[in-house]
Amino acid sequence: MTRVVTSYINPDLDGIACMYAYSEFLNKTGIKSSYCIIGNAKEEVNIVCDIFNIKLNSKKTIDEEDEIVIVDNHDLNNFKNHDTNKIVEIIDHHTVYNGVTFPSHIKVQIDIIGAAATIVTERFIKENIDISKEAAILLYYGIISNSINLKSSVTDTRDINACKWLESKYSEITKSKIKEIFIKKSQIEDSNLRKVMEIEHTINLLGKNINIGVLEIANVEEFIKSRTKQIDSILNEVKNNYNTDIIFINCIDILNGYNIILCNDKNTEKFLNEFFKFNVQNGIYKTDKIILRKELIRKLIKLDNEYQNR
Ligand SMILES: [Mn+2]
Repeated sequence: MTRVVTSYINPDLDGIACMYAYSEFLNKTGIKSSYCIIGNAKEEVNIVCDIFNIKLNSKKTIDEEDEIVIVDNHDLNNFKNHDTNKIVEIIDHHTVYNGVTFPSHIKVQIDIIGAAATIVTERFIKENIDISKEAAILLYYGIISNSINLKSSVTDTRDINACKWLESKYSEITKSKIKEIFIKKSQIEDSNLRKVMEIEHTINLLGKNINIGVLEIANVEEFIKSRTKQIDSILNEVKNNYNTDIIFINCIDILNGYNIILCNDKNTEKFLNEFFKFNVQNGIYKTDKIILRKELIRKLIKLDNEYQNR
């Protein structure tokens, strides 16, 4: 029997880092493990693997007899095709929706911090397990990516300490590579833009169907100016494809540390100004600090709870 570490479909660098490293951790503690990438890893994963010459070796599918560990995700709905009894552990950092519970046999650690990779790093530190160069690199840049270079307000002292520990392990891990990775991941083809935005997922909160896209870009204002038309038509396409009431894009300037909130309809503009106290005018609003999509969702979950308990 193998314990397979996996995450959500099309995982980002944090998800991949957790899979790779936690699987290594389990093997080194005597539990036979592998990892399974469902869908395709985000482009940023390829960028980091290319720079550091890391080869991923994902299992093709999760077999019926495999035990499952879910990292950087806790949504059991994603694993409906699997026997819940086979899910043995969850390691995550996303807010749990009101009323969501987990079967008691699952070992759950969900801490609201900058990256799930921090939690995995802490397992190595706590158990004093040797970490490979590849796992250390993936965890480090996973934390850096998810916390926007430790600038986002979800960044915890634990994220900072995990980064320091990883930096101390291998001289290849340097801050100077961060800018290179951020600039490379900002080079997005028009044909890929909608996919990169991850805007297809509708959440229902406050009685509304809400789609929130995301763009993490170096020099985001320039980027938006050069793609105004494309972004506008993506918003309209998604509105047509889904029964969406509210739709906007949370654009983060990953080098300069602020957001641009973008929408193209008055309903959404009113919603954003009412619930987030933004000042969106003509579909655009610039924040003075970084706000992550998961923070926006957390705020909506909180407002939704208050709304339901009225
Ligand atoms: Mn994450």
